[in-house]
Amino acid sequence: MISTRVIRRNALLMSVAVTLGLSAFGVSAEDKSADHGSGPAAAYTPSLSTLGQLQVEIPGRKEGDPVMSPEEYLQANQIYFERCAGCHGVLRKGATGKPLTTDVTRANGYEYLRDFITYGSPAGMPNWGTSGELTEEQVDMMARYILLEPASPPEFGMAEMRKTWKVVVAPEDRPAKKMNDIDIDNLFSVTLRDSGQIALIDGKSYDIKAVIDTGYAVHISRISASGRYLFVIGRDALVNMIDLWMETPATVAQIKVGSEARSIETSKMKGWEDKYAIAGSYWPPQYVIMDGDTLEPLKIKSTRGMVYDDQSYHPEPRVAAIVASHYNPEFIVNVKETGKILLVDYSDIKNLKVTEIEAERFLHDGGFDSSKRYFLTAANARGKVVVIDTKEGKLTDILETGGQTPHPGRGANLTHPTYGPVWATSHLGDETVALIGTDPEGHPDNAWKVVQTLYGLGGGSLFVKSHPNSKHLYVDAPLNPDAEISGSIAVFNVDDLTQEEPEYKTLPIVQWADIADGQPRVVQGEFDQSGTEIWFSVWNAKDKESAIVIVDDKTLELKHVIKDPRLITPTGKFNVFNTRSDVY
Ligand code: DHE
Repeated sequence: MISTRVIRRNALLMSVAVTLGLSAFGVSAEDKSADHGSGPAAAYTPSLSTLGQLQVEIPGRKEGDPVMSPEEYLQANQIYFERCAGCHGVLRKGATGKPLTTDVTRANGYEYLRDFITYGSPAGMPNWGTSGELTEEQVDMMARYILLEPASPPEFGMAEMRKTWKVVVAPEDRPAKKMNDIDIDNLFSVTLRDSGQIALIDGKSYDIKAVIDTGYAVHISRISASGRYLFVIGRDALVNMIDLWMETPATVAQIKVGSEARSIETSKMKGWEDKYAIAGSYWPPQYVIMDGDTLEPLKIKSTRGMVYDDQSYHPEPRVAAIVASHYNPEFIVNVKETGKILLVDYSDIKNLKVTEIEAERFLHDGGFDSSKRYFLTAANARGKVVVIDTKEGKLTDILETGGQTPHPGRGANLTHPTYGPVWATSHLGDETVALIGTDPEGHPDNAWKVVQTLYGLGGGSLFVKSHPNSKHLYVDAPLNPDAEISGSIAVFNVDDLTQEEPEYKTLPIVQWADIADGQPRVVQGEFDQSGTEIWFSVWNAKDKESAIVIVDDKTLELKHVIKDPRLITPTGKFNVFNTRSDVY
C-alpha cells in the first residue's frame, strides 16, 4: 500500500483517455486533445448506441436540403446517436448541449456547422475534427446531416413490449424452495459489460456460480426484496429476471422495454415485496411497471412534459435512477431533463397516483441516507444534490456540493466523529468528496449542508462506498487520465475526519491485480454482506485480462484476486444483501 497523501488538484484538467458509451476503450489519451469538452465529465455523456443501430429513413426532403445518400444518412445517424444525442437530444431539441433543430442549423448554415464540428467551442462542444475522432469526410457528412430534419426513432408501447416479453419458466414450474447451496445473500452479481453478461460470484469461495447472457452493454443489477429474483438491464433496454433459487440460477423471464435504458428496480415496501418491477428508459422517454413474477408489462407512463422551472415542453426527458421507498409503496423516479422526481404509488396501479416533485435539471444517480428515509440524488450538470423525504413524500432541500459534477452512485453513509451521520458523494470534475449531514433530528445544524470536503486522488471519480461495519470511505477515480490514479483507490479513515484536511491511503489495486497488458481502470467498490471486505473491478479492454480485487477492510491489505477468462470487462458489482437492503 502506498501511504502517501497526494493532492492532485490539477489532474482533472488533463485530457481523458476514454469516451464512455459504445466502446469504453475506443479512444486513447493521445487521440483526444486537452481541449474544451475533453475532461472526464464531458466524456461521461450517454452514448445511445442501440438507437444508432436502428435502420431509419431520411425524413422527407425539402427544397434546399443538402443531398445525402441513404447509406450516408444511416452512417451519420449512427454517429449522431452514439456521440451527439447524449448532449443534444435524440430529437435534437437540446439537453446539456444546445438545440440542433433545423431552425437553428439552417440559420447558421453549412460552413458554420462544419467548422463548429471541426474545432469545437469553449462552451463544451468537443473538437471532433481536430482531435481526429471524425475524419474530414465525416465532419462534412455530419454538417449536412444536421441540416436535415431529425430522424425520429420508433416509439415502444405496450404492443411492442408484449412482442418481446417471454416467460422462460412459468412461476408454477419454478422451484418451491431453494435448490442450491449458494449463500444467496452474499452472492455478487457482476456486470460483464462488453460481453453482455453477468457473472454470479460466491462471496466466500469466490467461485463463479454462473455466467448468464443479458442485454447489450449490460448496465446494472437490482434484487427483489426477498432476495430471490435478480433483475438486470442492458443499454438496449433488455431486462432479464433471474431466479436465484434454481439449481443453477437462470433467466426465467425477459422483456425489452424500449431502445435505450439504464435503470431497473423492484418493490420493497413491507407487504409488497417482489410484487412489481419497474424499468426506466432513455428512449422512448418512459417507465414501465411490470409484474414481479413474470415481467408482464402492466403500465407504461411517458415522461414527456414540461421542464420544472421555465415550464417549457421537453419531448424526451430520460429516466435516470430509480429507487424503491422503504416507507411507502412507491418508486422514486428521476426524470433527467425536466428536473422532476416522481413518486409513483404502486399500491393501485389502475388508479395510479404520481407525486411530481420540482427538483433540478439533469438528475442522474443517488441513494438513501443510513435511515433509508431520505433519498439524496445528484443533479450532476448543475453541481447539486436534491434531498427527498420518502416518508412524507416531499422535497426536503437542494444544496450545492461545492464540487464539479457530483456522481455518487448510491453514495456512502458514514458516522462522522464531529457531525454525526453523513452521506458522501465524489465528483467527476474534480477530486473533492462532499460529506453532507443527514440527521435533521440529532444534528439539525448540519442537516443537508456540506459539513466537510475531502480531497481524493483526482478528478474522474464515479463511485464512493462504505458499510455500517466499516470505518473506511473508499473513493475511485476511473476516468482520471493518469493511469496511476485511475488504477488506484483512496481510502479515508472515519476517525481521521476530525483533522482539518484528512489524509487518505492509496491502494494500488491495478498493481495488485498484476495485469501486464492494457491500461485497466479500477471502478466501483462493493462490500460483502458482513462488511469485512470490499471488491473492486479492474476494468480492462474487452480483449485483455480483467480482474476483481478483494481488499480486507480492517487491514486495507490485498485479500484475493479473482481472475477468469470469463471475466470480460467487469464494471458494477451488486451484493445481493446490500443491494436489496440499500446498505452502502
Ligand atoms: Fe452508469 C448507475 C446512467 C455510464 C456503471 N448509470 C447508473 C444510473 C444511471 C446511469 C441513470 C442509475 C441507475 C439506477 O440507480 O437506477 N451510466 C449512465 C449513463 O447515462 C452513462 C453516463 C453513459 C451511457 O451511455 O450509459 C453511464 N455507467 C456508465 C459507465 O460507463 C460505467 C462506469 C460502466 C458500465 O458498466 O457501463 C457505468 N452505472 C454504472 C454502475 C451503476 C450505474 C456500476 C450502479 C452503481 C451503484 O452502485 O448502484
